[in-house]
Amino acid sequence: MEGVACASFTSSASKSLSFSSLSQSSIITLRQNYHNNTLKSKSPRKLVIRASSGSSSGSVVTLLDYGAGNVRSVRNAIRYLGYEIEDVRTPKDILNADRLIFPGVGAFASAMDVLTKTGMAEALCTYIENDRPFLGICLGLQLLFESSEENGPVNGLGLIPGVVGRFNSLNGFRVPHIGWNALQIAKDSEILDDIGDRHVYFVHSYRAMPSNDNKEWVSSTCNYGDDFIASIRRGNVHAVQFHPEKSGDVGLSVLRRFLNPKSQGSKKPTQGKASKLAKRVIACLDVRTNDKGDLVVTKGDQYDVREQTKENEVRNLGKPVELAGQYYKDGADEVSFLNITGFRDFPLGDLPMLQVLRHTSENVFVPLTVGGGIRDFTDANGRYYSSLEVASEYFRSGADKISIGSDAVYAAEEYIKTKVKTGKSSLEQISKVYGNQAVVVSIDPRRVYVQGPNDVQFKTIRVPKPGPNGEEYAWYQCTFKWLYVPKVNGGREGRSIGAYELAKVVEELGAGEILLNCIDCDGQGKGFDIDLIKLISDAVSIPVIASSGAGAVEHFSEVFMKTNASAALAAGIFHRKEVPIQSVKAHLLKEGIEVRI
Ligand code: 1PR
Repeated sequence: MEGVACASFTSSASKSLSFSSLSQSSIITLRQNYHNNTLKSKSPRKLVIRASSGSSSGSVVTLLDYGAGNVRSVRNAIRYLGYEIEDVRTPKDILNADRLIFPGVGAFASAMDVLTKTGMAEALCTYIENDRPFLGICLGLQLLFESSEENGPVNGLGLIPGVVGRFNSLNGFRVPHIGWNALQIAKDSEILDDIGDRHVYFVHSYRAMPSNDNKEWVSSTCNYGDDFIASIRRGNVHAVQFHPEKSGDVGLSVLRRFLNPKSQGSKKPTQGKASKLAKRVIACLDVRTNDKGDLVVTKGDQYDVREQTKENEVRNLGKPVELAGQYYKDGADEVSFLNITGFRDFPLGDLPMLQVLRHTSENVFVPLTVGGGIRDFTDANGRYYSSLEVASEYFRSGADKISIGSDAVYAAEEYIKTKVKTGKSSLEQISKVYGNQAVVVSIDPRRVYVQGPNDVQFKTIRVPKPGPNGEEYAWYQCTFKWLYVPKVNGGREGRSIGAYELAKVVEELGAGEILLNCIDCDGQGKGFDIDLIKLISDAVSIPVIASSGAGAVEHFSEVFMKTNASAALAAGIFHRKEVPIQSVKAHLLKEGIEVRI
């Protein structure tokens, strides 16, 4: 994970690196001149490459978690593979580690700041220079480079030549780069040996580029607009830009090979045909407390989740942890939980939801999103909790992304009115700390027909089929969940803002992705609202998840062929077992649409 906003150094790094030898068991001297960086007294450094990476086969792995964010998924994956975790508390723990995993989280500058102040930076450099077994993940790869442009330039550890820069969204590629992409293996890396032609999961806005100066390090690249470094390897030192802990079986095999270099993986993953960023298929679980007080998976028809019977009970389609586990096994690329309980109470009081996340993340190794009730809150005792605290608890419990619905409508309305970014909205606060790739905005629009484009101040589309009164145009009105509205239309109130306007504003305020629902299509099984999805996915440069209305495999190919959606989400057809996830993927492959298998 990377963050987006933090203090920066104003200097740029200037270093010259000379490697006396590049073979194993050789000694490499790095000569570095650091400017305005507390590491500046360290050069020259010696980097020892040892012959064997199999020095430790114990069941303990040391984890460098400097407390900047959620590394629960990495912990879960390590435990799932049967290893115990020892946390780094002092720099000495790094030097004494047999095997060190560094899942960098947060923003580059704040990570460097913490590492430098605690003496961990120096210890990390020494550990790596001595060719001790090391695996950096995401920011844990980027920090090895000379510097980053992320709110910078900011100096890094300076072990690998190169500058970490931002993806360029101008060439039509959506930033953040979120999803399952293919690797081009540049050299033998051992830990990547089980990947074959299969996808791995990336989520980042910054990347390091391969060059002549760092080519000795690069073990694989990935293409997203241009070729960037997907992994590095020298001797026992490995780092990956993707998230092995979120890359399903393939990712677990990467971790397994690092933890036990002699392991061959229990079973060889099936060969795939990965060549580029895959379209994602997401399983969504709307969860809520039923009248008996149990948290159940439910599903509405146009947001009405109660059975049309005398009892009028909340529709119960299963248990959240079980279903999420099943969808993971079935090949879902992500799992989303939307807690639709009417949060009259404090969401963190909803312990079952937190438990669901904790248990799910122990066995599900693809990204998990959670939404519902993320906003500032004052509890019955008058204690104020910021939306950031609410989100942090979700992240700590195993979420990789949080999804904001109603509060994003409120923030967008305020911003349109005042033109001032206060930095106080949930959207701004959470994306500042966790990075915009961790913040999804869920939009819940409904179609409103009008006679002409000038009838409303919102963006309209010409509709292919006229409305009930012969209207030729429509706009998509956002809806909002007030806490105390009567239970009509799922308790939602139409707002004076369109989905188009909202999407553009939330992108500006820091959203990293849009989950685009449609009240008219929800639960109808007649297909996605192509007009709406086209409108929004053409309007923003962040990824858009198409949601609501899937009823058949053809609906998925239609949405990917006719719009720029990056992912398609469905609920009812999966819960009712009408269409398995594997059938959706088989169909998409048949239609020439790349998906992860
Ligand atoms: O407003 O921040 O508390 O977030 C509440 C979240 O819960 C929002 O993301 C909102 O979309 C969702 N939500 C609120 N009420 C309902 C409801 O159903 N009464 N569910 C609800 C939204 C829509 C999709 C659904 C797709 C696919 N559900 O998530 O899963 O439409 O369904 P389908 O494939 O069966 O057609 P906040």
